[in-house]
Amino acid sequence: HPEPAGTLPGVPVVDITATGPGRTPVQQVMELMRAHGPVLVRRLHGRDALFVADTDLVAELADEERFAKHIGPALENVREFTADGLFTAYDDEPNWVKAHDILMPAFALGSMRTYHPVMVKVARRLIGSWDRAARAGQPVDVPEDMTRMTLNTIGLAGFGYDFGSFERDEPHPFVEAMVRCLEWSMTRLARVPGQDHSAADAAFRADAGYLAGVVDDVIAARTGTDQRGAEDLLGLMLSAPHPADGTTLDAANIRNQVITFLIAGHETTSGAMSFALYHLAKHPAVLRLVQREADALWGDTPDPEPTYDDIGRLTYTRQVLNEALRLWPTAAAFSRHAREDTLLGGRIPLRAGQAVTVLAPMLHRRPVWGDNPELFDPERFTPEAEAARPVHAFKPFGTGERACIGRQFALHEATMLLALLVHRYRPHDHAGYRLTVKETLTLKPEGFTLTLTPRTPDDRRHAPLPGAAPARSAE
Ligand code: FDE
Repeated sequence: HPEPAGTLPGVPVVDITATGPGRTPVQQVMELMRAHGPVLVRRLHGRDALFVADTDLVAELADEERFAKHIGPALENVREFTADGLFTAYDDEPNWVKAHDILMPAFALGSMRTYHPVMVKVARRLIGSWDRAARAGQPVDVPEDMTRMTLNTIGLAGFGYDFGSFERDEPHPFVEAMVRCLEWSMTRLARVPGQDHSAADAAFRADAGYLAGVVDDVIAARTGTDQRGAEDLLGLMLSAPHPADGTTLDAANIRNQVITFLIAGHETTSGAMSFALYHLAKHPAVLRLVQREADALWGDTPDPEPTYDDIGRLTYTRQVLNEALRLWPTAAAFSRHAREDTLLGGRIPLRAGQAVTVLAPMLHRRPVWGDNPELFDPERFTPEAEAARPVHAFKPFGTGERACIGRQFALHEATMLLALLVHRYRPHDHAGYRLTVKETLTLKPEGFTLTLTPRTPDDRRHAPLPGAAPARSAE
């Protein structure tokens, strides 16, 4: 819904046509907001997009009576290969409700018990690979290995498919094709009208076809076997009838869901773990607190056997993840549209269907977060601090009925892995890493590597207790 200039009173219009959005469009809007405030229109080749990070306006946009999820240009592009999968389904598309109702039980907190053993198994594979690197004195590439781990986990836990990510040097070809598809979705947003993109589009179609082919093989391996009703996502999709009308999901929709889960379930989660490790490497006092929490649970056991219930006890580790997701929410933006003509904040007129994009990284730096929002401080997520904040101040998982269905899954996986890693290793910021955030629709710390020293029983016993205000280490 392009808007002619001047229709939004008091909202600055910033024309970026001269430079384009570049390769880091999220960080570009962050900069624009730093200069122009938390509500602005970004204009590109005459197309306008309204971005919002103001706490009160986001609370309003969360009102399901007045607003609904909007599939903006970025998700329209992703739709080219995930169609009516949960993430990219239009709000009124019948398959959304149907798949949502069928799959919700698989993502309830209690269901994590089912996935827990697989998550432990894949965490062990990562640890095996990091042990080898530690022995060889080699650095590990954090975002790359986190991506191996999360793809392996969602593949096995969701669909019983083993990507064998730690047995290969290069990423799985499925991942490479998927990353290229996401890149195509992002760069397509920046196209200058009139240029020829047929080669890029043909490459995209080949990649999308390859993704669909792999997924069809995974599905074919399952259909007709007694594994059909297995207790994973694919089993549910193949066998569970919709509570209301008794029908199951159709084959095309199942394929779209599998691709959706493989995308949604791995890049975002791996980015979150990578940022968390980045902050831990930069904040030794916080690292010691996470280690102390893990040590209290697992003591000197060299190879702890984390139980499902252990993960719920890792409350400080969870705070660290939340704080990492505050500064760099890996799914950085989500869009809403007005259900009817309305006034946002009593002053910005929106027509029915008109889109507003919430920019979470800036929402997460608003004044409700205190006077030093750039500072990494997990104390922001103590239960007391959380209770004192407006609920819509923190939105790393989107909002309302279209909020992230995989939230518990991601948090269970990430909390366990972080705790296991800090229990086992002392990470070293050997390269004096300077944060560069890479954008491929999701965010990750590009080129972030660590070296690792295995911790000894002595390290665990004598881990110095941090001082009174540990998280306030300067950076
Ligand atoms: C979803 C989501 C969201 C929303 C978007 C919009 O609104 O547009 C967000 C923001 C998110 N998500 C985020 C995130 C982060 C992380 C770490 C994650 N995420 C993870 C995950 C995992 C998995 C498996 C997932 N995830 C999934 C998902 C899905 C399916 C979806 C769609 C839902 C509906 O229904 O719509 C999401 N997710 Fe997430």
